[in-house]
Amino acid sequence: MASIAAIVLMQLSVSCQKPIPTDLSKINLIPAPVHLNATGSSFQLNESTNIYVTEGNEALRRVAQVLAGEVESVTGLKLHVSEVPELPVKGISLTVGSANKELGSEGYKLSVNERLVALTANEVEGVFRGVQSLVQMLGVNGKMQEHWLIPSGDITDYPQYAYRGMMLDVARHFFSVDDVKRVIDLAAIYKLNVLHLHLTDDQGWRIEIKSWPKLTTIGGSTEVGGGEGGFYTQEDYKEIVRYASQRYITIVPEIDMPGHTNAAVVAYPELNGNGMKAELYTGTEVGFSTLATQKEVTYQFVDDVIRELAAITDGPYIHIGGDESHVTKEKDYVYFINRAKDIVKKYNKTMIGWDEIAHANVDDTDIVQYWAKDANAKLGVKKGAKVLMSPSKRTYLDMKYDSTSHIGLDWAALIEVEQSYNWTLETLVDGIGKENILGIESPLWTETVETMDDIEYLVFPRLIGHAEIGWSPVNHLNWENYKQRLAEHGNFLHNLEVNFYQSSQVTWE
Ligand code: TNX
Repeated sequence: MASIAAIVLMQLSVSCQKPIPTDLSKINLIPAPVHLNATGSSFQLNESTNIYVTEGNEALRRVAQVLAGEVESVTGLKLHVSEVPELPVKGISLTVGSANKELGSEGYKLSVNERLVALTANEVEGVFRGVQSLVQMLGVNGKMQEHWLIPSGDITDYPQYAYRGMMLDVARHFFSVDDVKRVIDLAAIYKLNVLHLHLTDDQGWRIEIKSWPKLTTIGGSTEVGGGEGGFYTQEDYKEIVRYASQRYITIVPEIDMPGHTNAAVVAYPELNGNGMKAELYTGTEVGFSTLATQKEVTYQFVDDVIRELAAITDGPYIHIGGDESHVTKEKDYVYFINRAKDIVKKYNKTMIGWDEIAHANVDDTDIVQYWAKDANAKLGVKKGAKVLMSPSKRTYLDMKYDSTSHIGLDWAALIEVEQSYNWTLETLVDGIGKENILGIESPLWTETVETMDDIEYLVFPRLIGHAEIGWSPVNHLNWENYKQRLAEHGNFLHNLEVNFYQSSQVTWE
């Protein structure tokens, strides 16, 4: 055992070093924090820095361990986590219960001086968000890395929007549990709090439903291009939910209905409503399939699927799709969505659907996800629903950056990094203001996306800008300033081995 004297000596020698001046206001955090006050000095990390948490808070201790892990991967330094009855005045301290209303459940306050890094929040979730700022401080600023400095000063930070998400389409191409975990890890760094999984579509059904087993054995057996597809067992899905919740990310599962259901109706032809014989489909057309909206067996099916899914989903939302049901008659579509809504409610979840659902009986307990039509989003707002913003011209991560992009589609727009960043949520659609908006979500449809490298190429760096749009106050959103901060994230992303698109709009460090 190292002698106490030796430890005291080590700590003394550390605290005797002259603090190195830094400027917190030059730190390149993304999302930009709400308030920041620099005091020109610094805290220097070394291998004897301890992370302290108050005794008996298991969740907080886990967050401290996440911080230690991230610090080690960024700096190589192994920090020790200690539970203590009272907080020290030296080292890094993580606490909850600051009772500062302004911070809400995700906000945090970070106060740094030469001896102490104090991170505090109302909830552990807020501490987790603040930890991401600390990790960025160490990982992003090349100039500070030599000495592992955390610049001194204060940050008070909290999100503008409650829902900041990404969507991954695992139906067109299937992705493994490990791939999904990597997406979760990367999203968490930028303070996202939702991952929406598009679990079903014409080309594949990806979630085990025990009462309808052929959905996956037959419906999960292929994908776009004819690959072998795959699916998550309920145990796999629970593991994704658990992993995400430890990173304070909510999983939103989507069962797309009544259109986009070819894989389901191949498995169970009695559910088919388009009057033709369905076969496994590996192309990329949309809008040709529908459930039989006038048959009672369809609602038994929907009830079973939502019941099983709700039971393994800890978050409040179930997404029922509702997009592009081009072969469902309007009155059948409305009837179907109304019944699906009742079923989602029966299992105590909040319904989300693509903007077309605004034509059904939505109200202030439902969420309309805007992707295509202003009129649909406005109709939803008129009926009292909140809007989740996924405008395809700005947030669709499957769109090409420019005409030379080797993967991606271009039907909505070509979306360079500036195009993806330079707009605001509350000014996009006339008549839809901040009070109507739940948040932002960036969908990655995967018709052209086959590997983790492909995912990373289309997602980064555009998702990083969307994360800022959802978190930071509007007066902090500025392309010229953002692109300089983003440039500093290039090395950080390299170190995380992210295959990001090196846009020529950014002068990467
Ligand atoms: C439209 S966006 C779709 C998806 C496609 C996507 C491709 C939406 C609700 N529906 O089915 O994958 O375009 O960009």
